[in-house]
Order: sequence, then structure tokens, then C-alpha cells
Amino acid sequence: MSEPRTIPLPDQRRLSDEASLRAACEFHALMQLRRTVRDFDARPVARAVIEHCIAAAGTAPSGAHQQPWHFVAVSDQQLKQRIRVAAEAEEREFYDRRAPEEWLDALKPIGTDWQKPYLETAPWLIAIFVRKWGRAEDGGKVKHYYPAESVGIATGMLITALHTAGLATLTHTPSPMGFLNEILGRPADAERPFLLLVVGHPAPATRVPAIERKPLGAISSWL
Ligand code: IYR
Repeated sequence: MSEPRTIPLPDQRRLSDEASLRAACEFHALMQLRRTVRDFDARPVARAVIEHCIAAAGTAPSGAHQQPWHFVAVSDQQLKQRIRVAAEAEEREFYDRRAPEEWLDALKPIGTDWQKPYLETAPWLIAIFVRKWGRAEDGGKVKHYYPAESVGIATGMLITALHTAGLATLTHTPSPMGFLNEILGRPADAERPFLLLVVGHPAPATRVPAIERKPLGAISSWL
């Protein structure tokens, strides 16, 4: 078996223990400010900001380094409107018929309903797709390993990058989301919509649900 080709580990930031603690603490404080927002301002966001954030998401680790993600960044008003119309049709079905009572009860503290005006108001929608398989150099299909985990990690990094850039996000999952393949021209045999990220600045005086995060002791064990 041939050895994998390697390079020296590129220079990393080397932090003292003290600087490391400070960085971790500051990052925690920054992430503590992140809130999912459902009221967006029409204030535009430069494409370059979105480009850097998507490129940062593309640095995520992935199964067998297959990078099984595709991001479609939409700022075109007509496309956003088509996405809103299609998403609201599915959401109306969900809230009026498909969702079990138990699910609707779980959503009550969030206060959501079928209406999704932010899909048109926010300056950017980023549709994230999972690539179920890729193409080898000879054109044959290549199976992807852990695609959902990989895209989940990349999406978390994208949300973090956008938050770090001072932007608000909403993770929106209209279900089913097949309309995104059609509207955005992505191949349905190879790619499954993962979620739709709404991106922009919060509207003035935006309010968010009064919910709490579980404390460290409740989300971790130390052995
Ligand atoms: N997709 C619907 C319902 C919904 C589901 C969950 I789980 C949420 O955390 C929030 C909403 C909607 O977007 O309204």
C-alpha cells in the first residue's frame, strides 16, 4: 500500500496557557450573545462577508475529507420570493395538518407559525445541501461517508463565522425541502437540502423568546 502524501503542519497560533484561557473565555462570551432571530432588517450585507463565512465553513472536517457540502447564497429578490412562497406552502401544511400536537406544543415557547416574511426581508438566504455522493476522476460515483455529520459541523462553523462577523442567523427547516433543489437548480439525485440559513441584521427593537441555555453542569460530565 502506498503511503499518503504529507506536508508539515502549517504554522499554528501558539498560545501561552494564560492566553489560551483568555481566548476560550472571550469566545464563550461572544457565542453567549448569539440568538436566533426572526425579524430581519433590509440593511444589505456585502457579498464579500458571506464569501469569507462560507469559505470558513468549508474548512470543516469531513468524513474521508470528502467535503460533502454545497452552499447556495441567494440575494436575488425574485428567487427569495419564490423560496418564501414554496416554504410557506409547506409550513401551512405542517402547522395546519402534518404536525402532531406534541410537536406544536414544543414549538409554543418559540412562537413560530407558517408565515416566513424574513425569507424575503433578509438580505441573504444560504441554502445548504448535503452531497450524498461525489464523482471520481473517471466520472464514476464515489460514496460519501458521514455526510450529515460533516455538513452539520460545517453549518455550525458557518453560523459561528456569521455571528463573529456581527450578523444574525435563523436556521430554517421547512419540511419537506425538495423545492430548494428545483428553485436553486441543484441535482436532486446527488444533493439533499440540509437547511436554509437566513442571514442579515436584526430589525430595530427585535425581541427574542425568553429562553435559557442549559448550564455547563447540565450538558457535561467530567470523569
Ligand atoms: N419548520 C417549522 C417548524 C419548526 C420546527 C422546529 I424543530 C423549530 O425549532 C422551529 C420551527 C418552522 O420553521 O416554523
